[in-house]
Amino acid sequence: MAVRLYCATSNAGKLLEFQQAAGDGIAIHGLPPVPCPESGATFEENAVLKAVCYSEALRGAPEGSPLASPLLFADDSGLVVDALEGAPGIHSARFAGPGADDAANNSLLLEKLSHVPGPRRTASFVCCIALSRGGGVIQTFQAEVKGMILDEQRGSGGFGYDPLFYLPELGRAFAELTPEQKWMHSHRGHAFEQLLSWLRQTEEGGSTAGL
Ligand code: ITT
Repeated sequence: MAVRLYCATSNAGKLLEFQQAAGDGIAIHGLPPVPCPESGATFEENAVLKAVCYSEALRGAPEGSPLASPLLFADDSGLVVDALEGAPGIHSARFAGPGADDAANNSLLLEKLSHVPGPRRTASFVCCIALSRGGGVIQTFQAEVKGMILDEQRGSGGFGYDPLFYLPELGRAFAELTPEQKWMHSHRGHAFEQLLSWLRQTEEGGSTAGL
């Protein structure tokens, strides 16, 4: 029997990555979006706020239904650019303003870095995943990956800042990778691997023998 995990996100790109990576023994389901505060000062604080917020929103689910006290996780992630003193960081989704789309965020990033030379365009993608059940946080998992910001967009895969994030060891932008390659090298893939190995070692994982 597969372990059932619910992913607390309104970001279709994130959900797709988790679902594409889920293999035998694990099933990942989306949830209807819930408006949650993201008032924390760190990725971890915001991941915890989102996980608890979604978990509490499900408290009214009927006893016995799959949504009654499910194991769920939230991902708070973003791009940390050294030459911008860590911006956009936890504000990555709305870098160009409330409701900003990926195109506007990427344009603003290019504009802000227009006078920054290649070697100083270092950046990291960070992902923190918070696992929750019944309104409480069980555990958090954080990972980061280091790269460079390109001076023009490359590739058409992924989402968000992927066309501008270049991975020197592969010689490609994230948006030029297959989903499998991105998962293998990404902040999200690494954080989720930590979650899986934690589940394998705990009772929360239930039937994780095959993971
Ligand atoms: P939820 O809070 O509902 O999960 P969100 O998009 O608002 O959705 P975040 O607050 O965690 O999520 O913001 C993450 C932003 O960081 C995301 O919108 C992208 O702009 C960027 N980002 C995170 N991971 C990324 C990735 O793998 N590739 C490209 N951009 C990424």
